[in-house]
Amino acid sequence: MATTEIATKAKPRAKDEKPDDLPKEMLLDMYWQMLRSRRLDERAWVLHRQGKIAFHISAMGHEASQIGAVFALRRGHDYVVPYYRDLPMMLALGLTPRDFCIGLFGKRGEPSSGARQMPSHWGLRRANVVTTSSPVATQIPHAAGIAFAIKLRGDDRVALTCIGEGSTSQGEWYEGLNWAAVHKLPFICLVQNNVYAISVPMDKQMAVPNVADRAAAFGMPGVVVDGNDVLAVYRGMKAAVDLARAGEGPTLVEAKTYRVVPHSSDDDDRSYRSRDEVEEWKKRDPILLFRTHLESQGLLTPVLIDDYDARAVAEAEDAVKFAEEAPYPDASEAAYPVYAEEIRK
Ligand SMILES: Cc1ncc(C[n+]2csc(CCOP(=O)(O)OP(=O)(O)O)c2C)c(N)n1
Ligand SMILES: [Mg+2]
Repeated sequence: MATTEIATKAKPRAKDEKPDDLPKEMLLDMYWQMLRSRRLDERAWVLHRQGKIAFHISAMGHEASQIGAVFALRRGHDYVVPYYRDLPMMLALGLTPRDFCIGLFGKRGEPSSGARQMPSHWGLRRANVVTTSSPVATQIPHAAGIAFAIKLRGDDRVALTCIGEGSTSQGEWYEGLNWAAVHKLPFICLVQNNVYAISVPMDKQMAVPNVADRAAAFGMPGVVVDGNDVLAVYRGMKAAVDLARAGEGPTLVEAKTYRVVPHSSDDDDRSYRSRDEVEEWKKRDPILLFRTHLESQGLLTPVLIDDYDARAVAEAEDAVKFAEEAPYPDASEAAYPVYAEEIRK
């Protein structure tokens, strides 16, 4: 089976479907969070091509998977252990565009690591986001450990962790999910299945059509959702969060999506996938789909759409300007922070 066929199996949202009786403000906020990430993401690519920053890893195409997921959480209360592609999720959790751009430029005050790591190695203490490192899947046992601590303390929190489908080939993924299932932890693993792990397609990564099919082997529910449909992701995630908070244990949620740009600023995707395939997926752009849906519900008008767009562009421009003008860390801070010290503002 072709890899694209696998990923498109998720059911598209019917045009006349009602938006789950969710409050209008929440639906519009979902749209805003997806849009502001996209505009910032586009700006980061331009900065890279201008030679102003060294690296960018993009979330374009993943906006619905992440915003649907994060809106199902109690933000600032639950724990999140993200992966590098989680820009929309991080913005919705409270990372500011300025924080993000400070990271792109490696400037002073970057909240994840004081600019000690590459960009997009998220950490945000004020939002209960635990910092991650570069080896893929190492975040999974961390999240399972956090969920174990939540259970021992008797908190009503949940721990969400994110990962790409390719990284589920790592041993840590199996270890973390197994631990979470054995101890019935308030743990959710959101797999953002975008069909590729850099150049390696999903069918070279696993012999099953869905990552979620493996959930049964751990002893937890596995759910497949359309990762380009923000409301479908929200529904799937909300059910998982409700289960976890009720003490019913972990869930594996797989959001089927696609990254419409190369893996990172340093990848040429023309060597492993056709332009036709990319163009086909762009027709199911998650922001476009949600915009059309909100318009059909009378919640978005052309004037509002332009207004949101202008705000998103202005916010990104402000962040870039702020980061360009910000100072680099002082040389005297080079060995800081190492152990048990707060990151300096
Ligand atoms: C242990 C380890 N092996 C290899 C890499 C290099 N690497 C970084 S991202 C990546 C692909 C991951 O693909 P996937 O999990 O599908 O996530 P996606 O980037 O597609 O969102 C690889 C191989 C790494 N960071 N860590
Ligand atoms: Mg992938």
